Amino acid sequence: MAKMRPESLLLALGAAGSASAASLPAIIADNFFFKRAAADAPNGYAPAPVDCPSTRPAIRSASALSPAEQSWLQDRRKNIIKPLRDFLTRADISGFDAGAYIDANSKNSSRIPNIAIGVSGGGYRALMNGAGVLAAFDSRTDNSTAKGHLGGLLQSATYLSGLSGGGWLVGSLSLNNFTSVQAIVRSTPDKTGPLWQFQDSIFSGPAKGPMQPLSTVQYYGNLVSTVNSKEDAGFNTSITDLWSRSLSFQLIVAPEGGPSITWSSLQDDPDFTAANVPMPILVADGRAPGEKVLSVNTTVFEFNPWEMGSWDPTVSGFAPLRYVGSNFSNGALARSERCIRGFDNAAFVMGTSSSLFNQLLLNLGGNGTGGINVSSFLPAGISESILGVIQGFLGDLSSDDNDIADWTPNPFFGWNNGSNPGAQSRRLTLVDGGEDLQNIPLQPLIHPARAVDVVFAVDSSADTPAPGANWPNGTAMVATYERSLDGIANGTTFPPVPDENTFINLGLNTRPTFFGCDVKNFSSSAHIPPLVVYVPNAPYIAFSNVSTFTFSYNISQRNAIIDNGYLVATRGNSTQDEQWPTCVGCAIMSRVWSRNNDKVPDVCNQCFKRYCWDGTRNSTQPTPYEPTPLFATMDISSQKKNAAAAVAMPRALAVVGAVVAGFMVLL
Ligand SMILES: *[C@@H]1O[C@H](CO)[C@@H](O)[C@H](O)[C@H]1NC(C)=O
Ligand SMILES: *[C@@H]1O[C@H](CO)[C@@H](O)[C@H](O)[C@H]1NC(C)=O
Ligand SMILES: *[C@@H]1O[C@H](CO)[C@@H](O)[C@H](O)[C@H]1NC(C)=O
Ligand SMILES: *[C@@H]1O[C@H](CO)[C@@H](O)[C@H](O)[C@H]1NC(C)=O
Ligand SMILES: *[C@@H]1O[C@H](CO)[C@@H](O)[C@H](O)[C@H]1NC(C)=O
Ligand SMILES: *[C@@H]1O[C@H](CO)[C@@H](O)[C@H](O)[C@H]1NC(C)=O
Ligand SMILES: *[C@@H]1O[C@H](CO)[C@@H](O)[C@H](O)[C@H]1NC(C)=O
Ligand SMILES: *[C@@H]1O[C@H](CO)[C@@H](O)[C@H](O)[C@H]1NC(C)=O
Ligand SMILES: *[C@@H]1O[C@H](CO)[C@@H](O)[C@H](O)[C@H]1NC(C)=O
Ligand SMILES: *[C@@H]1O[C@H](CO)[C@@H](O)[C@H](O)[C@H]1NC(C)=O
Ligand SMILES: *[C@@H]1O[C@H](CO)[C@@H](O)[C@H](O)[C@H]1NC(C)=O
Ligand SMILES: CC(=O)N[C@H]1CO[C@H](CO)[C@@H](O)[C@@H]1O
Repeated sequence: MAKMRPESLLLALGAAGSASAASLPAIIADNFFFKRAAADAPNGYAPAPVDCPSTRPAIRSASALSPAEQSWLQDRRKNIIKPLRDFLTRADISGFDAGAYIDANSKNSSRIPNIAIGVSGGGYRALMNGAGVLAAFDSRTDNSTAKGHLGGLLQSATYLSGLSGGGWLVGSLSLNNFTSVQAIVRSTPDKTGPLWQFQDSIFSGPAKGPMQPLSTVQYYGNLVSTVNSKEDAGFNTSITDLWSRSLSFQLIVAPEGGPSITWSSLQDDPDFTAANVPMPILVADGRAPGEKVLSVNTTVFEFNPWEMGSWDPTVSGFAPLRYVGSNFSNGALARSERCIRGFDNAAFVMGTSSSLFNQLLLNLGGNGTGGINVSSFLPAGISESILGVIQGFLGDLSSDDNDIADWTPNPFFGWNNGSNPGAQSRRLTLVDGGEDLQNIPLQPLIHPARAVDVVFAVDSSADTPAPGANWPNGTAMVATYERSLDGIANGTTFPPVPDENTFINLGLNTRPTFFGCDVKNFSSSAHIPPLVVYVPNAPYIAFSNVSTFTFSYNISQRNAIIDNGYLVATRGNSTQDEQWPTCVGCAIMSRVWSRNNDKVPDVCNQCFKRYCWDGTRNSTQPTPYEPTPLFATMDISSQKKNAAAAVAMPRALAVVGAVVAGFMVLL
């Protein structure tokens, strides 16, 4: 990109650029509480040539799971047996002897349910609500395996996908040694912990500490100099690179946010290779400059520990993530081409999935989207110079394309020429995974090749209009269902869901709802999709509908929303239905029972009566949705204020496809 060189501005900022990692107290950095993913990029944030492996990297067809995933699954499917047996035993499904069943069938994969969890986008709100849900599902959380709780579901899951703010959660846990939400929360009782220090605005950078010696000025200098090093190495950058670098300081425990840590290093993480943890997958959408995206015509890309690519019939291929950045043509890397590594910076993958947020950086000069004056976070006098630096990154992108993440050189150049709209472009640009309104990362979980039986779909979208703004209303589910009826679905099916008005009128967005319970509703020739357990954000002890535009939280606000998420998942520790854990067990077993024509226990039929959407619709315009917390609220009064502030935002901007609309809808 022909962009202004910001050196002079850096000088103006008084920043020397990068602080040397060697200047950090190495002992603290190396022995820190969390081990993190490997810093295996050859040259920091800048991709660099390496010797090619003996088998040259190549693009593969999306006709099946990768050999690496197939082999990992062999172990994962074994490793879930014990936690699943324990979980189902605790679920106490009368008429179903879970222990005896699992013991008798543990070697027969088609009789063992395949579980996935997907965490929606929605900025820090989605991270925090999603974190509460994952804490509830995690047997490592204190008391989570007591009666009325759901601990062990995470340990029983095979896939864990995230998108945008949900991708920050999935990435942050996975990249930090698959640590638990509770461990992160407990590591930050004061302001000294390394992760999720949301009281420090992303705009001013993290507080100084042992892991973080940079002042705000040096922080911006560091962001800019690392991104410049990528540009200098001959790669196209955009404001998403800058955004990604700033995210990394919040989400990855490493000096300077770990500029050398790659997403693909997860494939070598000991816990991941031993299949002790679910497979993390992030989602982004393909979008060429100037293009609009709709759920029915957007290519959905996924990033797993080994590969990036798409199952959609458009691209229908996967590239080895570790070597993305190499100049692939027609599915291969010519002998004359070097192998490149380090392009798949872990924060760049998270930043790509959440690229809509990078626009916030553009607002440093003034009031900004949503009426935030970001300058007020910054030391006086700094913001104008920083704005200049940021504008330097915009180069020749039009303002509608500021949300683009540049994945040039396009690994899929010359690949699938007949169906791939980008096959003749050396450039590949990706955007926030929720821009096509599919704000829950479901595509990787519903592909027939993955054979998932049940998906827990955690929805923290900001759908509802004022006065009860920022609650989900099923928009994401509708988008995924509509896509499943279109040609791009390519055999991928999804349970029918009703319109958004029905979601509200029937209360399907205030408590968990099961979709696709009865397999007889699917055509016998079609793939049977997973049963979807929709888990919407709703208030128990906190107004967790915080505005997307709130970019700092004190620790007690953060923890209240996480605790609220725990109650969202457990239905208030089962106070709303003492059989809730049983019903979750029934949802998990449902596909296995129908596949094998097993008798469904009576208690499960009762659960399905309560939780399955039965096809009823009420599409009349609902009265404004303004739920009140079921339990006494914790004092997070500034959150109420923020929720109210969101009211003032013009909902009329929510036009599908427009970038601003993306903000209104997703974030
Ligand atoms: C991408 O980078 C290359 C090499 O630096 C440059 O020639 C090209 O103009 C850039 N493309 C865009 C769209 O910025
Ligand atoms: C990473 O997590 C595993 C599993 O919880 C634990 O055994 C190991 O000690 C952790 N490693 C570090 C360096 O924290
Ligand atoms: C696994 O279970 C399926 C369904 O009950 C059955 O058809 C198949 O024969 C079983 N396979 C083995 C190896 O037992
Ligand atoms: C729900 O359970 C969690 C974990 O045991 C506990 O910390 C929390 O206080 C409980 N909340 C309510 C409202 O019962
Ligand atoms: C866990 O349960 C024990 C016994 O009921 C209780 O004393 C303790 O406070 C609980 N811990 C949490 C974090 O809720
Ligand atoms: C999707 O459809 C919209 C509206 O018809 C169109 O503007 C856009 O270019 C299409 N995108 C793709 C990737 O085909
Ligand atoms: C990429 O490779 C193709 C042929 O394999 C070559 O024609 C092209 O010039 C290369 N592009 C760059 C930027 O090196
Ligand atoms: C910024 O917001 C304030 C308060 O909403 C408003 O009065 C002012 O006109 C806005 N300024 C600009 C430049 O938009
Ligand atoms: C934003 O805040 C800064 C610093 O507090 C102030 O100087 C500036 O005037 C504000 N901008 C607007 C548009 O209100
Ligand atoms: C549902 O959410 C969409 C945005 O995702 C919004 O446009 C629509 O007005 C909402 N409808 C209701 C009834 O909340
Ligand atoms: C349908 O929803 C509307 C709006 O919430 C409500 O007034 C009406 O009673 C509902 N109709 C039925 C049959 O439940
Ligand atoms: C079931 C189905 O339609 N599969 C198609 C998906 O797309 C690929 C690539 O275009 C085709 O080869 C499959 O036949």
